[in-house]
Amino acid sequence: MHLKRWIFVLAAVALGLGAMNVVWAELPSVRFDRIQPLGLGVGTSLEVEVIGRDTEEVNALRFDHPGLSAELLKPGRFKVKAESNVPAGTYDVRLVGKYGVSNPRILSVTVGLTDVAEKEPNNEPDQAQAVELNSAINGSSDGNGQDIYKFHLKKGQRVTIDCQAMKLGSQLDANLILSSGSGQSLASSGDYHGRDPFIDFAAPEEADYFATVHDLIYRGGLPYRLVISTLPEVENVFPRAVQAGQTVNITAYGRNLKEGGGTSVPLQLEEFTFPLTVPSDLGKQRQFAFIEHPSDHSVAPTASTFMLNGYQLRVPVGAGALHPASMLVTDLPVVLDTEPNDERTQPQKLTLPAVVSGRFDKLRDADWFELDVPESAAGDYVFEVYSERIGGQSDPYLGLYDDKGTSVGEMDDFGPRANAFDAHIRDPYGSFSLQGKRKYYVVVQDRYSRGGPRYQYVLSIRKPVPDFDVAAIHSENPGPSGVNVWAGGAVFMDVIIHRHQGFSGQVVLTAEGLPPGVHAAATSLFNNDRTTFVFWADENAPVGVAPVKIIGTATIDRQPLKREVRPYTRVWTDANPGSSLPMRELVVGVREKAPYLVKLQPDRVNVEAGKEVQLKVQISRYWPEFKDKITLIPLSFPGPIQMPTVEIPAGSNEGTVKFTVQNGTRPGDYTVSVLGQAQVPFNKDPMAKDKPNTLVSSPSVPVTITVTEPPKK
Ligand SMILES: [Ca+2]
Ligand SMILES: [Ca+2]
Ligand SMILES: [Ca+2]
Ligand SMILES: [Ca+2]
Repeated sequence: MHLKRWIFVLAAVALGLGAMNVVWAELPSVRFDRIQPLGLGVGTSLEVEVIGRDTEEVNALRFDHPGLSAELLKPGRFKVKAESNVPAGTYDVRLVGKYGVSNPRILSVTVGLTDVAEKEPNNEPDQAQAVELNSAINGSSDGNGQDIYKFHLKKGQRVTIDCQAMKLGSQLDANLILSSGSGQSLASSGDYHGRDPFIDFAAPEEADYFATVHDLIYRGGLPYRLVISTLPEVENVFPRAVQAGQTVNITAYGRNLKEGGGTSVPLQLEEFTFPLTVPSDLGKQRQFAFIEHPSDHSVAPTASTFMLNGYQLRVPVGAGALHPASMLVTDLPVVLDTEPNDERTQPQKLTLPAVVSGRFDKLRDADWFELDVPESAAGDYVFEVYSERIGGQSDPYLGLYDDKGTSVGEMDDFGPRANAFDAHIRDPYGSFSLQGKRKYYVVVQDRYSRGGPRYQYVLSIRKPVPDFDVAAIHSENPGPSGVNVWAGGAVFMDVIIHRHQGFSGQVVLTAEGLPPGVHAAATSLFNNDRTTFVFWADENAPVGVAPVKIIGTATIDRQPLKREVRPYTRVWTDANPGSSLPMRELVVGVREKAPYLVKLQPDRVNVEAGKEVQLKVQISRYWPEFKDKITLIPLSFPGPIQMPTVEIPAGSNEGTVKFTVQNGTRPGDYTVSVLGQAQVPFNKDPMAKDKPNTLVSSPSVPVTITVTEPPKK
């Protein structure tokens, strides 16, 4: 056991992942696995079923919009209502019960669509379920079967068929087929919006048409929401980068964008141009405000927008076109990709710094740019291409050449990945020092030479701006979880920082909006890009649920730079890595009492690099039957700070831990926590005689170590 633990600790240190490899069987924590149906129309209500683990006394649902509410009908069933003021979009829903607040699941709220419940049997064309146009069908996949829907189109009428599954958190890998009454296949789709299929179709003649849905490998019981519509629908917009505070003309490309609907055979994207005023406060805030949880970028849910500053735009056609577009917001003027620029000898000239909204219009499109660097503009530049982050389909690469045509740099994929949190993206990123009075050439191209309306990108070339993006995700492994602190106890989240080039300083995390009796320490990251953020609660903290913000603050040019931590959740239990999605809010629950809490004294210490320090351990044991030993291991330790495992013997509430700070450690504040692990007798039924031992991991209240330089000899 000891050996194993040591191997774990050493491996974790070696990987620099700290706590991120902890796997444990824990006390119950409510987990939300499925909501069904996956959506409803605005101004309506609908009965939903919720399924999860540790769902005792789940009597309430929590939404991230005040216009959404739920009434308990019976255990596992609620009546959900969407007030007419709820904007169309996807929303986070959470279970609230005896074992805290759960991870979110996604609920879609739509405008202009009629909700239809799937009716079985519908496996054969002659059993096809007849639906009107502009329906949202709430269905569920059949094991070894399929679901067929029938709808009527006039000659030339254009329809979009959008099977939403992964987008709404379902594990269905849907396949969609459109066929005629004679059974002839007219169109099919597998992965279009991420993993979800999509068909754009115009009827060659007035007739009934048939849409068939099944899982790729015929798994049953997986929910989907099939939208069959003639409403305006947007494929993309151009430009995709906009300057904060400016009004620009945006052209949307899509279907049924014209009054009275499209009648486009053969199928071409229609255009709709409109003025857009970009809010000025979006320029430098480093957030991505979404209307629908981003899913276009990948066949798995990932944290692709973690390093994107921007928002989603609902194109103003009709009541708002389906499918919002992800926009990058910048503080610089935006230049448009201007063809022809396919050769190095025919480049588009840019003035530095530059933000270019680009597109690979055609197969094998290459976009060449010329940088004429005056002496005054020489220096380090960050080159960055955005495609995955804005939901673009391309896998761009960036090549940099000098004035003799010699390759001097190539940029490629980047971004952090930590268990389910996956922000490693195919967008290129890197830096290069440009000399003055010289010309350079940049080429941006899709790695597979693909082109077309979906292959958009944004190129940014600018001097390094000290900045950072920061995200937090619940720490429980391997499944999705809420963030719950037991009264008297503690819980932690994993924090991931991406430092922009030009910034290596300290970031201090603090919490806002904590529920009564809940605390968090100012948590300093210095040389590390991962840490944990600990919440702990007083013994008498009232049970409840509250939205909490974690703010990261750095000091840059003597000014505070604040960045709100972007909250993330794991989506699926069995997918790792690549199963993380942003949430609109971080919610912290307080529930009934913890078995124990670990505190270290004092909670701030100064240590000279190369020296060690001892801290007192104080254990509070709250459950009378919990007497066993507690093992303490390092939780969020940066490499140069070390601590041997400590055991607090059974029945004891005191001990000491020793932190060693290596020679040469960069002076600054490092906040660390130790992880207590103990076998605690527990049974969900408090009257039960048999209480099996359960491993309970609990972070300590954090300690900030100020590392100082040794005195000069
Ligand atoms: Ca079905
Ligand atoms: Ca069926
Ligand atoms: Ca181009
Ligand atoms: Ca080109």
